[in-house]
Amino acid sequence: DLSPVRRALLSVSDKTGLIELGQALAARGVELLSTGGTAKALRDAGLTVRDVAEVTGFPEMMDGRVKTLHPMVHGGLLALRDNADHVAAMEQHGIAGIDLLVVNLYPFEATVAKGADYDDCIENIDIGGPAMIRAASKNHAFVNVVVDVADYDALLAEMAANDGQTSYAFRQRLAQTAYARTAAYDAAVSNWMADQLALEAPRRRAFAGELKQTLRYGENSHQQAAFYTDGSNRPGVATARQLQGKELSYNNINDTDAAFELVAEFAPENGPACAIIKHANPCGVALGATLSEAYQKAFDCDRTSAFGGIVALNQPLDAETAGKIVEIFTEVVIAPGASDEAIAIFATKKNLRLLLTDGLPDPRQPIVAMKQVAGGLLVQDKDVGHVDLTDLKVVTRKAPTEAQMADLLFAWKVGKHVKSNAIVYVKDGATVGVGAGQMSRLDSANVAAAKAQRMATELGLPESPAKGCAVASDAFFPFADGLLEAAAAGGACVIQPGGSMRDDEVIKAADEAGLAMVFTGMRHFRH
Ligand code: 93A
Repeated sequence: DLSPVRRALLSVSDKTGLIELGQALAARGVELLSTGGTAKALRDAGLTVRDVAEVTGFPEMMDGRVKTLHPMVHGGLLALRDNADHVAAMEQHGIAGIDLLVVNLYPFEATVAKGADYDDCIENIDIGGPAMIRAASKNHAFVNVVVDVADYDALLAEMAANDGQTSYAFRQRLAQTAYARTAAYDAAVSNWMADQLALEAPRRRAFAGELKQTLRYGENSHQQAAFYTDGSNRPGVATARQLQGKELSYNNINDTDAAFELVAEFAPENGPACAIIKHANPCGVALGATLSEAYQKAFDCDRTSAFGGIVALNQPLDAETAGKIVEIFTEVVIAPGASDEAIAIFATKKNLRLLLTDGLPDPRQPIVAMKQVAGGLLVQDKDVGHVDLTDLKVVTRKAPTEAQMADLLFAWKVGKHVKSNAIVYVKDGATVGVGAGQMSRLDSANVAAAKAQRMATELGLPESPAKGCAVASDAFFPFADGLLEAAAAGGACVIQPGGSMRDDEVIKAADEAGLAMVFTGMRHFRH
């Protein structure tokens, strides 16, 4: 799959590293073609260059708007070298193959950034460059395309390692980088035009997705919002069918997603699970022998908060569960299907939205997660991390019982979906206290304890349901205080990442309090 580099077209606005690249290519006997300014720079350095104008038979014209847009160039970039028809066309029209394209585009983004006027920005929209980049990228079976000065060295190293040739895998990588560049370039142009037209941000189409729906408003009524699908067609809130109820709001969609992604952590073959979400945090999550039991246990954790909540199920909605859900006001229910009876029960509650999917979101699906910050974008892998029994390390004298281990792992999975700092109390496969989003871990432990206390009151229990519970902490306890707070609330065993400077102190405190504690070695911050 090695392919030779015999002829290169260089057309760059940013001339950094150009001369060195030109010299290295010339030293390998590569013929150089170039556009006006680039050709001049290379010639000034003593290199032999052919002008693209000579190849096309047309002068660069219209202020350079038309210089490389010609079949002599695009034929040379696009021709399949192993296709008889293509080769015949090249011969007939005197088109020579171009094996390497080095382009960096008119500095549109920099022109906008320096506050240039409208016409200047328009003139800095590169047309010929992206056209060549896309052509060369498509033909990566034979053609190398370099769009970034930082890749000049990699190109030369690849050629040096392969006697002047490049590998298919290398050209593939270059092509992927190149398409990312043209996509980002067009997005920059589109967003700039949206600014010029004073369009609301969410209605701009420069997203790598399809507009599904413009929303009435965003998180608040003064915010514009829209909902895009990503084209993957994966099961989830974006592809769910809504059977009834009014249009989903921005917050409904956000919360429904949080609920469904949480409940999807529990594989349906391991039994029914239910999650109830308010403000993107779970106010109750439970497993059950039946789906209705799972719902009831999730609901019982925090009945006050569950009012107006979002319910997600890991199994098709059945009539018994539907009957229970309609007893209180619920905003949205999402499930991988529903029985006809269940649908009929919901039909009596016109405002209740029912969303059905063909499956659960895959909690292991690698997805790029993005967060906007002032002047930039933070990008990371979605948190698909998970632990199972074999990953856990018992660090205390006391080891958890089998039943405690099950509750610990359950609490850990729930904690992954709670905003940090997260402390989760679990008893018999159900949350009994969730402490979310506090700035101190101690406060989160307190919130979880207070919730457990209120659960006792709401259900008329003789004691706190947190008595003897399993405790999960999404990150390590930096001090023993948070751990001791959880123990005071009734915690009997603890799951946490470990890794604090004061682990010894925390383990000692756990031993003294008679706790069993396991370390996961993995953290689940969620902000
Ligand atoms: O105005 S263009 O869109 N029309 C073209 O045909 C064309 N071909 C290359 N801009 C075009 N280019 C761009 O010119 C390249 O992408 C590169 O940024 C620049 C290099 O011009 P010069 O070699 O004259 O400095």
